[in-house]
Amino acid sequence: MVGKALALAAADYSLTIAPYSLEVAPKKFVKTMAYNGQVPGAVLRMKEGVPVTVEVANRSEDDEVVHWHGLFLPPEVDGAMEEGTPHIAAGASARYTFTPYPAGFRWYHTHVMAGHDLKRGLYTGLHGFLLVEPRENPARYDQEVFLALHDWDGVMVGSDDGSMSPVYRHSTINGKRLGFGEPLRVKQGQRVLLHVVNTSATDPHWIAMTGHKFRVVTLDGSAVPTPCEVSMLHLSPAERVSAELVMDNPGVWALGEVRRSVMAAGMGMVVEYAGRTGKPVWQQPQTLDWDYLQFGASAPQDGAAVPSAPVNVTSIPLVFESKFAGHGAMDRWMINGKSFPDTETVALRQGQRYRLVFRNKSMDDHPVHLHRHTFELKKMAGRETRGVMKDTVLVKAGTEAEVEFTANAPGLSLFHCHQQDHMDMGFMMLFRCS
Ligand SMILES: [Cu+2]
Repeated sequence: MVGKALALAAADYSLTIAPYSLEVAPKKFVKTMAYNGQVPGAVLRMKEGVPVTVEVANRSEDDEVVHWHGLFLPPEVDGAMEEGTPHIAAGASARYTFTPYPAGFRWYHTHVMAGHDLKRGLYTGLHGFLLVEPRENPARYDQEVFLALHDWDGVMVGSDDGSMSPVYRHSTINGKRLGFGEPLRVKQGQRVLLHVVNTSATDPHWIAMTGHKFRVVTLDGSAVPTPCEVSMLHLSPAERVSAELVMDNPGVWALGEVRRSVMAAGMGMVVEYAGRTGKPVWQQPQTLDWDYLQFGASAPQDGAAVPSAPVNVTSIPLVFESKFAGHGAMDRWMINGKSFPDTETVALRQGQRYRLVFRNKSMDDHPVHLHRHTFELKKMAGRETRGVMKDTVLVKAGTEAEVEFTANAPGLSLFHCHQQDHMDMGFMMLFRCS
């Protein structure tokens, strides 16, 4: 299908997957994998609707595949082998040609299984930023800053209930522990747009910046109906937040993880105003605070009918449970009583509206992700909302959540928990739209 002349034409972007030794702090190295010898991978800027070709060379010793998280792509190039994207064998190269859509803050990352190997899959440095710019660019900022939150050198540790989960030695922002990376240099009066993605294989993160508040404008790359100011951001694995920072408090400040143990593992960076010197100031927040619903559309006026209720919505109940697999083993995960690949493939009719009704009966939180779509949050733990569009949502332990989307992506779409240890242990299923 690919002509010779086309195959020889230069790609718009090239990614080489290879082993990499990441210096997270002076003389402290993490042996991992990276795209083009850098962690995180380069910011790829694409224009909405303008086709691109990405050449990927796999110089690792294992199969690889690149997933374009948050884009609406055909299953052959979306980057999940379960949907039908071919893997790239060790030593081989492949080309991804696609038309990026929709505009917004996306990211790209490996989509292979890791299992018990905490040096593979999302545990590695195989992640990077992807910004799809709208045809007409409305962004007006003095600086646009991309931050990736990641955890490294995990070891599986047994918890009280006997199940296993990873504990990490290093936590970083853009691959560096606090104080090792270049400071973020700002000037008084600047407006900075932060694009933050949690690329951790398993752990959620809370981020604050002393002396400043974040004005959240998008979640997972989609504009929120009600942008608002918050003192901290919360991102579960794969979630993105874009937030404005107004630099109106000169000094040298720390931006970092709110939980002391994670900050101590390195997750922080210095923000330095021009002309200011000294040690970064960090004021420890005392509470954790985050609520998706504050970004939702405001409630309809008293007595007004709710116009957003669609006429015909098909509900799909999805129950999440774990099965204890024995001491020292990782739990098996189930959707409606079955683990992938035995999970039911749900048939969707093109154009039909669907409501996914999540019931998390387990004792873990799950950041669940639907490929090739965004969905609208409708109900979180009994509270209704509308207008917040996401591709990954955290369903907390013991709670229910409901989201809606219109089936408009023919073929297979993967649905899974974005926690690597959960998806690897069966927390995946497919939708087939025809
Ligand atoms: Cu999970």
